Amino acid sequence: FLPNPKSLAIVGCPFSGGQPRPGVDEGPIHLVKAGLPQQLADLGWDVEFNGHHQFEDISASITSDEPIGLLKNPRRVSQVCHAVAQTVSGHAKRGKLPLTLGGDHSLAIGTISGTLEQYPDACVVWVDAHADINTPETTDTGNIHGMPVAFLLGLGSPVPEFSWIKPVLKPNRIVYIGLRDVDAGEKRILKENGIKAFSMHEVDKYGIGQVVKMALDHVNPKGDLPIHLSFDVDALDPTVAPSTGTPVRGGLTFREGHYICEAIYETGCLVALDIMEVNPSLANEEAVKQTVAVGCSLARSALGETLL
Ligand code: EXY
Ligand code: MN
Ligand code: MN
Ligand code: MN
Repeated sequence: FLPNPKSLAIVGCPFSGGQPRPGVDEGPIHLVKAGLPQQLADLGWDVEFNGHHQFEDISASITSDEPIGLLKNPRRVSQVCHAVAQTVSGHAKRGKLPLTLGGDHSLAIGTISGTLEQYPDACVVWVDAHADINTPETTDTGNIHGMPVAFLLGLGSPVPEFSWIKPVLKPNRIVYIGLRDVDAGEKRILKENGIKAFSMHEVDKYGIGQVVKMALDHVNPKGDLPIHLSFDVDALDPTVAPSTGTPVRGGLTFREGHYICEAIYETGCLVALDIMEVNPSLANEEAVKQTVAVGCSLARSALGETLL
């Protein structure tokens, strides 16, 4: 499925409305300023980047965005994700691999909807400390970046403002790696829907090589399905990626994170990639630099950079 000649489009998404901490909207700007487009060009990709997504029109058109139930900024999140879905599916249709730079992880409602539009049988590898599978009913925080997977699966009672989402993702087409901060309601949802998840416990027990193999065997048993990789940098240990909004100790090492990306590139099935939740305003300058650099190197690994 990898485009040949290798051709990708960067979808910079300066958006933070799925969570309360300012600054994550600056993530894509820092990743691009750090040289990511050129780094990918150096790997042999034809890189299209025409500036970051502009969400100002959407924000301006929404005069009031009162919570719906607990959901915060629901109209803005929904409309931004709808726009992102159209951008991502548009790039995919033109044979480009969309690389979305977040921004908070609510954006994955858009990116994965966009991927599934073009590749209805795509599977998702979700790398995260969190399951992001709260429904509007189970959420404690109302932060939509904790809910994208539920929306994509069509779980929970429908929210009319999000009715554009086609809940076409199937529970057996998503797999998690890196989980370690999962709410009680989310644990129930994972069990009830038989969703496969490899937490840090399994990473410790089996090692990352075996975990990635088991994850891919589950979600892509014949190796013939397109893969969407959605990578939340908080999957990495906070010592590796400190500048992120919801850090949780006990995460993936630098190499474990990169191994996941390298192994998925090796499948030849990658069709879309998200690098999410880099927040350059949440740490000292050195830590920000380190996190931005890790975001870039994860993307490079998923797009073919090898160690030898
Ligand atoms: N489970 C918590 C919530 O629903 O608010 C925390 C979610 C954090 C989500 C980050 C993006 O991965
Ligand atoms: Mn800045
Ligand atoms: Mn996430
Ligand atoms: Mn997370």
